[in-house]
Amino acid sequence: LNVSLYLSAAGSRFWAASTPLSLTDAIARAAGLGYDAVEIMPRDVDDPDPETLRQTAGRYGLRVMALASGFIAIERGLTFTHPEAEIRHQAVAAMRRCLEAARRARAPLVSIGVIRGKLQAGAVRADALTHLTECVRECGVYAEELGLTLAVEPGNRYETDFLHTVAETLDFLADVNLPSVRLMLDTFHMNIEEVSIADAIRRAGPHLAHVHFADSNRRAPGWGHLDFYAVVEALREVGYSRAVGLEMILAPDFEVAARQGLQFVRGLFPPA
Ligand code: LER
Ligand code: MN
Repeated sequence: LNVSLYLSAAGSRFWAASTPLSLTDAIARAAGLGYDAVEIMPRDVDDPDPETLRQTAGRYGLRVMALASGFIAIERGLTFTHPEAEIRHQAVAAMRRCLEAARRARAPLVSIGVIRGKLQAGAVRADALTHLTECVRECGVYAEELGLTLAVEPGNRYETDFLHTVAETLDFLADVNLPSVRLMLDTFHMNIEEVSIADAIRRAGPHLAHVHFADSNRRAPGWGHLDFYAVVEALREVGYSRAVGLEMILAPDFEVAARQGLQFVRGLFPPA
């Protein structure tokens, strides 16, 4: 099982996974600790430059597992459910460029989180869902052309106001109905929204493209009160053997948190 470390690019406004280290320095240290891959929240489609990112990771023997698309909403205010069609078009255009960046970085996966936007006060939920479906379908067709996967991540209620659970997100994915558009889970969000994290994973089963691990407080696994043994048992039951990405607050500092996360996860998946 590959373990990847989630890193926010320098200057990113995304709150988790940030470090004062440069991306190159963080990648070098992640490799030194024994990570297999990194995944990145960029600051923009060309920041970090995708080729440079691939080369830097490659120099240290790491793959680039994924790019997060959240920056499109966080840095630029573009979302798939915005009431203005022009903003939605710009969001789709930015996502297409993000997919191209992922291909150049040799990252097989791009996430869909906060780019979906929030249901605006007064907006009709059905309209927002229609817009979201249209935008995601268009991006999903492009992802397929590029040989990439788009992975929709349910998020907790404090970060997004719909697609909170696996059940809700699977319904949405059934509407989109493209093999290139799949599901990504994050134990931090699941801890807030699911009745049972393990049952939700079992329900997600074959739709799962990627998993983020963080503990109940978004800190390294083992430093909160989540039952990761139940999580791993459910992942085993559904035959999930792709990567686990550690998306965590890098405190007290990069080295200590990154080491704790990796050791804890390696302990959960002992070699057979
Ligand atoms: C946001 O909380 C999150 O879970 C990330 O995966 C966004 O890229
Ligand atoms: Mn996540």
